[in-house]
Amino acid sequence: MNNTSSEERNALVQAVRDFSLAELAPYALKRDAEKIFPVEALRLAGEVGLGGIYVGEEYGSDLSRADAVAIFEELAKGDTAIAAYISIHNMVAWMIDAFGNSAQRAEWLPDLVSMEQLGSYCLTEPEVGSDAAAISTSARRDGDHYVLNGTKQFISGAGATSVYLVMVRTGEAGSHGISAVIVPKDAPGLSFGPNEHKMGWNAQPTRQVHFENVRVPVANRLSHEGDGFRIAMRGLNGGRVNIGACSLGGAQWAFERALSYVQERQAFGAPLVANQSVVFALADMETDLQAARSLLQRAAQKLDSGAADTVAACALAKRFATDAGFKVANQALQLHGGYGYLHEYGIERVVRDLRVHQILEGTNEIMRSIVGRSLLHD
Ligand code: FAD
Ligand code: 2MC
Repeated sequence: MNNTSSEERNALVQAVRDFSLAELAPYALKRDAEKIFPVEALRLAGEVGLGGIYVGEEYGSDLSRADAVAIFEELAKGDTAIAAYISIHNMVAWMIDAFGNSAQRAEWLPDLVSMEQLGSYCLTEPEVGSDAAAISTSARRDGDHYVLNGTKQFISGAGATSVYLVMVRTGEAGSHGISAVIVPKDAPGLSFGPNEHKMGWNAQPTRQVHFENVRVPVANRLSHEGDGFRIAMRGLNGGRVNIGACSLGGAQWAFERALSYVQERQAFGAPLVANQSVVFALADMETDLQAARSLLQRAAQKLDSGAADTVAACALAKRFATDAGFKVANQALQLHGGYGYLHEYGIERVVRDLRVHQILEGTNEIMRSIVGRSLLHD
């Protein structure tokens, strides 16, 4: 991993900010309203190195998780839903880099890193979300192939993406009977449900993924049989930090709009900011944003250094940043009065987009239970 100096970090953040301002922010309203998944913009993201942010230097950008927090904050200021998809794509690419063999890395990573091919992460099932070790999508061994049957639920990017990293049951009940396999989109027997109608995240599709006797070479399995759950969880540790950074970026953007608005908008013969309650609201929002950024950087540094308490640090940062991000964005909407509720102001979109961050990549109740367990077991 590159140890980025602070000047390099600033230059990197500026480059991502330029990309976000040029390719994401101007189109965010339209992509939300018309449910457009901007595949061409994602290819451009790949060209600036965002397809394999912390994939090692052989194939990827080889940046740190701390750099990734700064990157996802900037991307999310432009479009939270697209930033969050780029995070999921990076989870997939990193899992292949970290747990794949050299042939798998050579086969899949170049096109994933360039974002010529887009990835999806498939863990959740219709009957199983939080209790992820209970998944039942099966992979039966047949010679040098697996035969997959089952359904994955809520899969981000599904239908538009071409590389599916799927957690499947290859053995006993529980976490040790799960393996991770790569399924290409053109595999016969793979099909997709309709794009879900959602409250937010409209700029990326969410679909069921169905497997009906899908044959996948055993060579597409990452690491050993039975390692899939821990691979999936290791991917999620980083995903949780990134999704927290996406909440931070969306909320920071909404906060900056509110900060300007309350100084311009007049009521009772004075700007809104003449009311101390408004100033206190701004102070609390700024405090929440700074606290979220600090906790995310702390978790990212633990991921980078492989600290023993990484899992709990990621969980608590995700819980705090996604709750704080939603609260700040919702407060920014409130400070805009009725205008905050209008689509064209963009704030209500951010509120809708951030709501789901309290649910996905592990609900905030599951994050609390991970933190609680770490307190009781250590
Ligand atoms: P459940 O697990 O059924 O939980 C329901 C409620 O019960 C929640 O409030 C939960 O916190 C609570 N609960 C459950 N267990 C406990 C407990 N032990 N203690 C306290 N409370 C508990 N998944 C993927 O694999 N890939 C994706 O790309 C993906 N993208 C998504 C995109 C969207 C838009 C959405 C909405 C979801 C996505 N998900 C994805 C799925 C997401 O990770 C799950 O929705 C989430 O993990 C929760 O699972 P569930 O919906 O089954 O809820
Ligand atoms: N990092 C590394 N390893 C982990 C881990 C983590 N975060 N969480 C669990 N493990 C390991 C754990 O150490 C254990 O290893 P071993 O068997 O070698 O001792 C193994 O995995 C089993 O762990 P547990 O015994 O803790 O498993 P349990 O079933 O009790 O609960 C729980 C695990 C609840 C923490 C897990 O199921 C979970 O995180 N659930 C939430 C599911 C989730 O986050 N889904 C997100 C889907 S993706 C998404 O939403 C997107 C938008 C992409």
